[in-house]
Amino acid sequence: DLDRWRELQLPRMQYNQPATLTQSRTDVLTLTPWFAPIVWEGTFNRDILNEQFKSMNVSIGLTVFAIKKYIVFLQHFIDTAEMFFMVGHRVNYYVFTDRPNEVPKFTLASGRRLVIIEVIGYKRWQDVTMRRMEMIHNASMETFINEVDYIVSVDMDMKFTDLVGVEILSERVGTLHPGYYWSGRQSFTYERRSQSEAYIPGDEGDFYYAGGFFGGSVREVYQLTGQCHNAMMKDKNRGIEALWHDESYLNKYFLYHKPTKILSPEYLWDNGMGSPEAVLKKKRFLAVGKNSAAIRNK
Ligand code: UD2
Repeated sequence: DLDRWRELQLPRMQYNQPATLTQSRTDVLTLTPWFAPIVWEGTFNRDILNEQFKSMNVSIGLTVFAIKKYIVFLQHFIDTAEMFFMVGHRVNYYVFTDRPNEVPKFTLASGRRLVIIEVIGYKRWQDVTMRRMEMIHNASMETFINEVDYIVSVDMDMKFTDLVGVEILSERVGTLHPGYYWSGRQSFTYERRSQSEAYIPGDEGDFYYAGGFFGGSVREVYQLTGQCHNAMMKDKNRGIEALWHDESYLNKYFLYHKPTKILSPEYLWDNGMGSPEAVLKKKRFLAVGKNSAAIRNK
């Protein structure tokens, strides 16, 4: 992959010059203290990035889980992904489901295909969401490594409403949770019981990352999901489950394996959350809203 970056040559392009003495955004943090960009509208040039990733012939795997009743969200999810997700690039949708026969037929744009991965549907919704780590981990070495460069893993009770493109790709990617991006670390809903593998002490923590959107190179996603799954199994054997399930373990992982790129809440928004929106110039990926009690079981 490094070779592909080394050989990359852009065509002649015309665009506004980056101004050394002017911040592209002054209202938000755009770079972490470990030099990871935080992706907000206005901080990047999509044309340059598209040229770069296009000339590397990049391919992206989007993993989603349609277990039990959540299969109802699949149609709209894929329809909107066709309009907004990685337009012009090669995409494999990996649909993990226990109901392969209920996956609708889709007509996809060229260079895009849908792969069904049959998995079991755990009884508890907490297990459904947590076991995604194990299932992605296994599929990484069985399938993803041979087919795609990057993996993007998202929730499925969602729809794309604006462009989500190669600006999100990097070695290890986390997303700011829409409910906490303005809060101090004390208010983050990290796991606070020291017996849990997901424990984060009150004086640590950078951001509160969402469980519903992470990604990276296939190798990194293999690592991340493997470590989170192992931590969950250790806790399970001790009879403890972290407060926000996979999200808690993901936050612990990102504290000590800092993301190389962070997505702003533009990439994971929930209109029902009552969050301040002043800094939000785009809503790219939106929760569709669900009756959790009715949809989570059976
Ligand atoms: C949050 C996180 C989610 C996860 C969860 C842990 C966001 C936006 N979401 O969402 O990623 O960390 O907390 O508690 O950050 N699913 C099924 N069938 C089921 C249940 C779940 O397919 O019966 C899948 C589906 O793809 C769904 C995902 O698991 O999108 C997460 O479940 P959720 O959406 O019910 O979790 P939620 O909204 O509490």
